[in-house]
Amino acid sequence: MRIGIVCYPTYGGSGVLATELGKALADKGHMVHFITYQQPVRLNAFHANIYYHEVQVPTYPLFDFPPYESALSSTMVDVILNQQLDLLHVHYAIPHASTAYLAKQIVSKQGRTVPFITTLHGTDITLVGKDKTYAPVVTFSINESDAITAVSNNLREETYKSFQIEKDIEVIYNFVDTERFKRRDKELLHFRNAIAPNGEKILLHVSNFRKVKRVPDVVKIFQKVREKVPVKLLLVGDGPDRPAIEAMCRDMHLCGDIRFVGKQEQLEDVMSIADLFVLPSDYESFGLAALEAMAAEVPVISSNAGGLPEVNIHGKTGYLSPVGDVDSMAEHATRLLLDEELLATMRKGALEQAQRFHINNIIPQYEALYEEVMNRALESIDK
Ligand code: GMT
Repeated sequence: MRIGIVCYPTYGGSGVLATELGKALADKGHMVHFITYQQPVRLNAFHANIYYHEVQVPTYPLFDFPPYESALSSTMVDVILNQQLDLLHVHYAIPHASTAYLAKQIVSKQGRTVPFITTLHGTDITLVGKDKTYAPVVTFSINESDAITAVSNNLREETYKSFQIEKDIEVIYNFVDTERFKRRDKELLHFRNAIAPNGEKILLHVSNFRKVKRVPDVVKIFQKVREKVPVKLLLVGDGPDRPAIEAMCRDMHLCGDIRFVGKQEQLEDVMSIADLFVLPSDYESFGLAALEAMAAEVPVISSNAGGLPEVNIHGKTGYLSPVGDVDSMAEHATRLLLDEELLATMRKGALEQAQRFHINNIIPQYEALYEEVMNRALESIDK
C-alpha cells in the first residue's frame, strides 16, 4: 500500500508512535510518505520505503498567524496526487483530521478517492480538543474520518463523552519494539555509574514537562524515597515546566542528586539503567513512555489516571495511586527498592506486560484496518 502519515514531528508520544508505525509498515514492504513540517525525531536513518515531504509554510507581512492548515492540506493534495497514495493516516486530531478532510474533498474533484484514518492520542480530545474554540471542527472532522482509532479504551470512552461522535471508534493500543528496548544494563554500566556513582538506585521520569505530567510530584516522590533509600533522579525531556522544576530542586536542596539530561534520542539506553519509572500524570490516554520503560524491565510507579491502568497493572508491573497522592507513590517506590526479590518479580511482570503490546501484535491490526477502509472506498466508487 501507499500510505501517507501525518503527525507532529517533535518529541510527543503521538509523533513517536506515528513514526514507529511508519517504519514498521515500511519494513513490511509498504510505501510510507511522512507529511510533516520537520523531519520526525525518530526518523533518523535512511529507509528505502520511506519518503519525507516537508510542509512549507510561507509567511507574508499580513499574516500574524501563517495559515499552516492550508499549507498542510495543499501538501497532502500534492503527495496524494503525485505519489498515488491509497490512504492517509493522521495522528492527533487537531488540525490533522480537518486538513485531511479538506485534502480528501479537493482530490475528489479530480476523481481520486482517498480515505483517511484518524488516530486519537489523548490531549487532542481531553485537553485541547474539548476547548470550545476547537470542538466543532474536531467533532466534524472525527465524524468525517473513514475510520477512527483510539490508543486505549479510556480514550475511546472519553471521546464519546466529550463529543457527539456517530461512528465506531476502534481501540488499537500503542506498541513497543521490545527488542529495541531490551535491557542492556551491563553494557551501559559506565552510563549508570555516571548517574549513580555509589551504587544508588535510579528513579527515571521522561516527559515533555507540561502541567499535565505533574513533574513537581516526581520531585516530591523522589525526596520522600531519598529519606529511606540511596537514590538518584534522572529527568529526561524538556518543556515549559522545566525552569520551575529546576528552581524547586534548588529550593529543596536536591540538585546534587537530580540530573536533567534534556531530550534524548536513545531512550532505550536511558530506560536500561533505571530501576523505577515514575509517571504521576493528571491524565494519560496510554503512557507510551511507561510501556517503553516496561520493555526495559523497569517497573512503573504511576497515577491511576486515564488509560494508565490498562498499561500498568497494579502489583504486577508496578503500582497505581490516585493523582496527587505522592505519599502513596513514594511508599510504593520505597518498598520496591528495598525488596530486591519483589523488584525482580515486578521487573519480570513489566517485561511480560510489554510483550502484550509487542509491535508485531499491533501492526497487523492497523494493516487490517487499512484494507477494510480501502475496500469500503472501492465499494463506494463502484456504486
Ligand atoms: O503526553 C503528551 O503530552 C504528548 C501526547 C502526544 O500526543 O504527543 O501524548 C499522548 O499520546 C501518547 C501516544 O499515544 C500517549 O502515550 C500519551 O499518554 C498521550 N498523552 C496524554 O494523554 C497526556
